Amino acid sequence: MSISGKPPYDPENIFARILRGEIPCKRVHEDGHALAFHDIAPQAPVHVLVIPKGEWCSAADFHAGAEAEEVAGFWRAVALVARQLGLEETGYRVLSNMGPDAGQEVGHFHVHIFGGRRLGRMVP
Ligand code: IU
Repeated sequence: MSISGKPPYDPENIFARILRGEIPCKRVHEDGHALAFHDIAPQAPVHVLVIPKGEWCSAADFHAGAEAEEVAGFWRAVALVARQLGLEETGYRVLSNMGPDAGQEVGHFHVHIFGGRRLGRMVP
């Protein structure tokens, strides 16, 4: 669902197809609210994407439109995945690109989890 603007959610986007099992992924975790899988082009030793099961285009749409239980379930899954990947002690970064200026490539809300090395400072 797109609340924040156009275009509307495209059910044929690549992550929707992964969720439907039409395209394989290297799955890390799945529960009722979220699916986590390794990024196809990792930018760090650990680079995992976490996506909600609902049809949300972006972080803005998700946080404005999803039920509280869905939002909580999603963020619990993010923390669980980071723990499962052994990142809790060393630390990690969670990032979400939203819209064209941030370079969002896939129109299904997702967060990146980066870790496994000392990450550089964030610069625009
Ligand atoms: P972005 O935040 O929308 O820019 O991130 C999209 C990510 O999805 C990017 O890191 C890609 O490498 C990744 N990805 C993927 O893991 N599998 C795919 O089939 C496609 C993109 I297309």
